[in-house]
Amino acid sequence: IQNSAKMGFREGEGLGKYGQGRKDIVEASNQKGRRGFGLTLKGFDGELNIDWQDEPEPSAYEEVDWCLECTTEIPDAQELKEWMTVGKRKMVIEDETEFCNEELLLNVLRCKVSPLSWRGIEPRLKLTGPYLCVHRAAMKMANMDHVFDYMFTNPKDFQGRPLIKERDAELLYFADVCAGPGGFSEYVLWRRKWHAKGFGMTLKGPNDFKLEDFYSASSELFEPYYGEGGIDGDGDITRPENITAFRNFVLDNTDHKGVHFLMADGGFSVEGQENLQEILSKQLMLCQFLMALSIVRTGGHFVCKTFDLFTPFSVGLVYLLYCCFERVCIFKPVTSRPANSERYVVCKGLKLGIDDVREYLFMVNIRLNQLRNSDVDVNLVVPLNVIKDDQDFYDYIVQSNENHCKIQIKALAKIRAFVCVNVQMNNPYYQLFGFFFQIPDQARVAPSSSDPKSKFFELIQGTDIDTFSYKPTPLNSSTLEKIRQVFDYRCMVSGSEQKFLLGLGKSQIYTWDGRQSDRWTKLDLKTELPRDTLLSVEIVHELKGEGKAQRKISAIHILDVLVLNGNDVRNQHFNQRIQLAEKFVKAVSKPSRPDMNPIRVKEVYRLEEMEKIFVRLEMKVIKGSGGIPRLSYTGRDDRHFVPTGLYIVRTVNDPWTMAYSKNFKRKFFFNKMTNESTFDLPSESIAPFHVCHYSRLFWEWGDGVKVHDSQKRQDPEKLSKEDVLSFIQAHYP
Ligand SMILES: C[S@@+](CC[C@H](N)C(=O)[O-])C[C@H]1O[C@@H](n2cnc3c(N)ncnc32)[C@H](O)[C@@H]1O
Ligand SMILES: *[C@@H]1O[C@H](CO)[C@@H](O)[C@H](O)[C@H]1NC(C)=O
Ligand SMILES: *[C@@H]1O[C@H](CO)[C@@H](O)[C@H](O)[C@H]1NC(C)=O
Ligand SMILES: CC(=O)N[C@H]1CO[C@H](CO)[C@@H](O)[C@@H]1O
Repeated sequence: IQNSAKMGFREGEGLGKYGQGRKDIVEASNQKGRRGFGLTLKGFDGELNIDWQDEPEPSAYEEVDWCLECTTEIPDAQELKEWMTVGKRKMVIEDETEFCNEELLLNVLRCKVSPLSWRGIEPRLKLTGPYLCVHRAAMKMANMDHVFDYMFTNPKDFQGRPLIKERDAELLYFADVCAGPGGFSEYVLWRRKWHAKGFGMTLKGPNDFKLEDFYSASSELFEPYYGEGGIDGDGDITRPENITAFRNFVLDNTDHKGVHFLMADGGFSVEGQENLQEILSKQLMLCQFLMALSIVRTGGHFVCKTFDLFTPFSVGLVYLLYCCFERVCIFKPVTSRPANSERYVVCKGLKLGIDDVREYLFMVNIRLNQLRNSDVDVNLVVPLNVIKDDQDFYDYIVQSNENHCKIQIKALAKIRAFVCVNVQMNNPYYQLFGFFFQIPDQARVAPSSSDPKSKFFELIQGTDIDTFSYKPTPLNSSTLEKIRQVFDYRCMVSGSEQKFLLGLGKSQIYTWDGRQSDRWTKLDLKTELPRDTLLSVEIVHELKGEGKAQRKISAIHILDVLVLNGNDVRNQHFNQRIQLAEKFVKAVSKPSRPDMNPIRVKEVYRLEEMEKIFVRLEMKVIKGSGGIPRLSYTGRDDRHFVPTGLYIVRTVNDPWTMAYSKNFKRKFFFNKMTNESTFDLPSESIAPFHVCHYSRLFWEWGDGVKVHDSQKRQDPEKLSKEDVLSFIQAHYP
């Protein structure tokens, strides 16, 4: 009782929103004694007597039983051409005994539909655990991720080492289809924090993604795309155009590699037709499998919900996965109610050379669309003899089906006996994912939004507030001497004033120019940042094209980063901070949203490579400049902006400096105090954010500063391109 009280329900009132859950269940379980040990169902051809008492412990379900590896080659186009069978539409399931013992099959079907309709019981069942309503789906993904040794959220290489470490520049890319409201993705992002980027497609409408309900994770790292038309699409995975559009979108944003894994959890209500669920969902299943072959990278993984697997159509689809992935497994997590037909196909390691199978399924789907509402249907995607000739696969499917049936029959019987065992309460995952799942219905409230000022002070603990008001040292003929240790510096082209940006989540973004008198003000741009983010930036007017067709947009350019979604990076090396910034920007960018202001990281150059910057300078006619060409810097993509000068950042902390060994032909670190020298980066030589910030120099490219050959005027008091380049040349060892 004490525990229950803590979880948010009061004695006698029951669980859940309407307070009725627990009461019913307690009453229900009291009937156990009266009903005895078995259940006899009447009203069928015969009597069905089920002993539901000896159901195994939940933990017993958690053994992973992979199907043996497929040893035959992946079928090619030539072979697949012959595989599809079209025939009379079949809407019966009772005779599908190819992959299941007949008696078990019939018993499951009988239990599912019976005069004592269990529809009245189902809604009450949903209230048996406090987190079930919103988090039920997320729990299943958490459960499977754990059982499969985190192969999804922490994929490993073949030697068992993590494939992507948080320090790495690479993000964990994933996709989630047929996925509204998005619990699976919320779980993944909760585990990976901002080191992941998700793409999602689901049907628009009442079951769409509910990103505003992602309280345990930052939804800014998740980008919904609804197929053709992007954000305006309908998200229907059975539409070929949508499949192609989503595929292109994902490939374009993952360097054409695809995602590390895909989750698919498609389903729709089949109330009143429970026994036909497998048939009614056949196209959905095919399209989800097709999506896996379309967007998962080689070596990547896939998890997909399926229902009964009695028909040769469904089994054929699983067979194709078995051919295309290194390993395949059919698994039902404890968090999935034993009474339903749901189970998951978990596939590990997509093989190379699956293109023909993908094209085949794409073609079958077009056929399914053509045959909709007709009395003809695609009945097979793999000939029955091909499936049955693979003894390992065939045995695996039969075994899996029969085990599932046995458990399901018992569970259904138990429900009928009005005994509801609360599997969820003693569920090991409840403990394992405590934090995530302890935020159930009532307790699960939006994180309190703090005001920018107190959030800022919370985030910058340990950094002197004065640091933020430092202005850069102007670069002139005397301060030029400071940069004689050429290797210690990096530089970036400026396009506006430096500011700080504080993200409190979603579009709650504030800016501050660092002056103590000023306050944080709301950023007037359309963009989103995950909460607990502090950046040093410029808001730059970027231009695209020339002349009349020129378009201007405001972009956020990151100069440096302090805290990224709660991840304090102030004391990391400047290069590392920039690398993390690049990754962060990839994770939060929304390529499908041209209406949003972009976020980019400044291009960082080594001081000794400064000529590379001058190559990117041009004189261009800019809208509103009265036809007079102005200096313009073109960045990585074809966007350009009017440069205002150059930041020079010292990345090596005193008393260390970098020098060049002629003997070894490589750079080394040198301590000016102790004369110590080393090739390995000494941790004391790392310049944290505040050092980089206060020691930075700024070479202003104002009037009279000649940095481009076609500029005429050169103020002798000011440094020109030639002055700076020859200084660097002279001090380059
Ligand atoms: C069980 S829910 C998914 C739950 C989700 N995994 C989560 O964690 O929140 C099934 C989803 O499949 C979607 N769906 C059903 N048919 C679809 C279709 N043809 N195309 C895209 N999504 C579909 C439904 O709209 C629903 O959002
Ligand atoms: C260069 O800038 C420094 C720092 O602002 C200033 O003290 C110095 O007078 C300047 N020197 C020249 C030659 O302009
Ligand atoms: C470092 O080397 C310089 C020049 O070789 C020498 O004058 C100085 O005393 C040395 N300092 C230490 C701490 O060894
Ligand atoms: C609205 C949208 O762009 N989504 C598309 C999904 O695919 C179908 C094609 O069958 C289009 O009609 C939809 O427009």
